[in-house]
Formats: sequence, C-alpha cells, structure tokens
Amino acid sequence: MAIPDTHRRIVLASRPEGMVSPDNFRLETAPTPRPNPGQVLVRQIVMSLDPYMRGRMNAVAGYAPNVEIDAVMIGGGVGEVVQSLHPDFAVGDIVEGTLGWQDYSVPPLQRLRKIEPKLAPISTANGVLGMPGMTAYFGLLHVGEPKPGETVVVSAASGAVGAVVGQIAKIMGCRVVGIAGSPAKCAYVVNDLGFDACINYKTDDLDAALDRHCPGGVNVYFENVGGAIYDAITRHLAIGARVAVCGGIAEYNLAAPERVPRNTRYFIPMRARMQGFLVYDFHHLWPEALPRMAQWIKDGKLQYREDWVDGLENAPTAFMKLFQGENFGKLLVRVSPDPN
Ligand code: NAP
Ligand code: FER
Repeated sequence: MAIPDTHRRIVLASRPEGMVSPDNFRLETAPTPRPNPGQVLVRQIVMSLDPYMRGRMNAVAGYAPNVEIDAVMIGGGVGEVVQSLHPDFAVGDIVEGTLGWQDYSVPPLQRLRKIEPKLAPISTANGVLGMPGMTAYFGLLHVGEPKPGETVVVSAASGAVGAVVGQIAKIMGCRVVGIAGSPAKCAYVVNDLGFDACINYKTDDLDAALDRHCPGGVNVYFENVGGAIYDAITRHLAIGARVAVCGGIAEYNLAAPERVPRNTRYFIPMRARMQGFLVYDFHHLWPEALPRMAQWIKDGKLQYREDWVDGLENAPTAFMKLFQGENFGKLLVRVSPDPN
C-alpha cells in the first residue's frame, strides 16, 4: 500500500474540566510523519482506548508527562511497519507500541514490540496479551498475592483488566466475586467467565451483597473504581487482607480530587495492606507472563471480550464509553484494515 502524503490525527484541543467531552479533541489532516535513520513508520490497524488517557489530558502530570494542547493524543496501538530504517524491523512486521491517536506514526522504539500474528488475533496485543492483561496478571499475583481458597473481589469486573483478574483468580483456586454495572455484565462474568458471583453496584445493596457473597470477608480486593465501592469493601475486609490499587475510574473525571479520609480505620483490626502499582513496574517480567496467558487462552481457561468501534474519527465519542460504563469488554478502534 502506498504511503499517503497526508494522514489523519486527533489532537488534544482543550483540557477537560470535570467530565471529558468529544469537544476536548480535534480531528486534523497533517503531513504523514517520516522516519529518520534508526526509526520505523507504522500504519495503525487497531487503536486502544484506555482509562489512563483521561489522566494524561490534565494540566498536572502524573507518573508520565501530560499531553500538550494541540499535540496528538497519547495511546497504544497495533500496526504494520510500512517503512523501516531500523535493522530489527522489516516492512510487513506487526508491532504494538505508542502509536498515538493517528493513522501513521514514528513510534518510540523502547516501547515497540513485534507481534506474532499466528499466535492470536493482533488486537489481543492491546488487551489480554498487552497492557491491560499484564496489569491484571501482575497486580493480582504480585500485589494481591491470592492463596487457594481465598475470596477475591474485583471491580469493573467485565472490563479489560477486571475480567482477566477474575479468571486468573479462578485458575489460582480462589472464590471470585465481581462488581459490575449492569445485569448483562454480571451474567457474563458468572456464566461465561466462571466467577462465583457478581454484584450489580447500581441496583444491589453493596453491604448486604458483600455479607452474602463474602461471608468470611474479602481476602484480596483488586481496586479499579474507588469511591463508594471502595468504601463498602473496606467494611468487609478479612484479617490479613490485601487491597491492590490498580485504578480509581470513578474519580478520574472529578474537577477536584476528593480529600476525605477513606475508611483507613478498618485496616487496623484487619491488619490489612493497601498497595498501588503500575503495570510498567513489571515490564521486565512481561516475557514470562505472556506465554503463560497465551497458553491459558489456548486451553480455554482465559476468555476475552472486545468492544469494537469503527474509524479513528469516532475515537473521541468512543472514549466516553469508558467513563459511562458503556463499553463491554476491551475498547478498541478499527483504524485501518488488518492484513492478517
Ligand atoms: P474497563 O474496565 O474495560 O472499562 C472501564 C469500566 O469502568 C466501565 O466499563 C465501567 O464498568 C467502569 N466504570 C466507569 N465509571 C465508573 C464509575 N463511576 N463507577 C464504577 N465503575 C465505573 O477499563 P480497563 O482498561 O479494564 O481499566 C480498569 C481499571 O484499571 C481503570 O481504573 C484503569 O485506570 C486501571 N488500570 C490501571 C493500570 C495500572 O498500571 N495501574 C493499568 C491499566 C488499567 P461498569 O459498567 O461495570 O461500571
Ligand atoms: C491507569 C490509571 C492511572 C494507569 C496509570 C495511572 C497505566 C497513573 C496515574 C498517575 O500517575 O497519576 O489506568 O495505567
């Protein structure tokens, strides 16, 4: 396929105040970037939409730099190398990396990895066999440290991370309770993914449901949400509980952070531990986790669900779904045809 002179890209037009809106983004046509010696040019095929991107839209940087106004939105994606000036990459290679919200990119090489399209659909490099899957794997096993027979609770249970957390916890011999925002999502995690129970936080009484489903208390809580769900879990911790703080999506669109004490007193009698983590802390261990996860998929022990949106131009409206609970599975954008 010939490389066009211009391509489409989505830039950050303004910083959200509170809830992000499609108006915070702008679709542009710009000259197609070109690689220098030692670089490659990638045509994006599948773009990933992830909650962390909301944080990168803020003026205050977190663990990584924020996106500047008028700069291309940050993001991961899977694409095809269409021009290579680097000895390790050939035209036609499928790669995953920081491709941004755009058709073509010259991505940073530190985060660029080759994907074997025969092993699994290439979209999985954005999901179960990529950043979200690795988050679930290391957050659960290295931070949550579940033991067989223990009760593991995970919020955003049907999502890219949560669905994998629950299934790995089942593989580890745990009792698994999900928390999700609709009857369909709850039915999916119980009937399709094998969770023992699921609580619909929008309709169920959280305390009553946790009493019922976690009679011995919660040994491991994999925290994705924050707010009232976190509060309820802290009232049901078991002695020696571990809270693995992965995310707090209920709080990402608050105009100002909440500054209230969050039930720390409950940690005292339970001698509970709470620990945050970033998936990138475990980057050096991904090569050991990825084949294990791929084998679980092959063995039918690990299922994944994708929620597809067509067209780069629809990324801003699709992004909103993450914060409205409208995505059901890993949220992905089909940017261009998959040659595989
Ligand atoms: P996801 O679960 O596929 O999608 C987000 C889901 O969050 C929504 O579908 C919705 O599900 C739930 N949600 C949204 N707003 C909510 C609210 N106000 N209250 C309760 N639930 C809400 O997303 P994901 O990619 O797997 O990410 C899950 C979490 O992991 C996020 O917090 C993310 O920031 C975190 N994360 C952390 C790391 C790390 O390195 N620490 C890496 C990746 C992801 P319901 O319909 O069930 O409410
Ligand atoms: C995420 C949510 C938050 C994530 C990273 C963060 C990699 C980090 C936030 C910060 O540094 O403030 O989903 O994924």
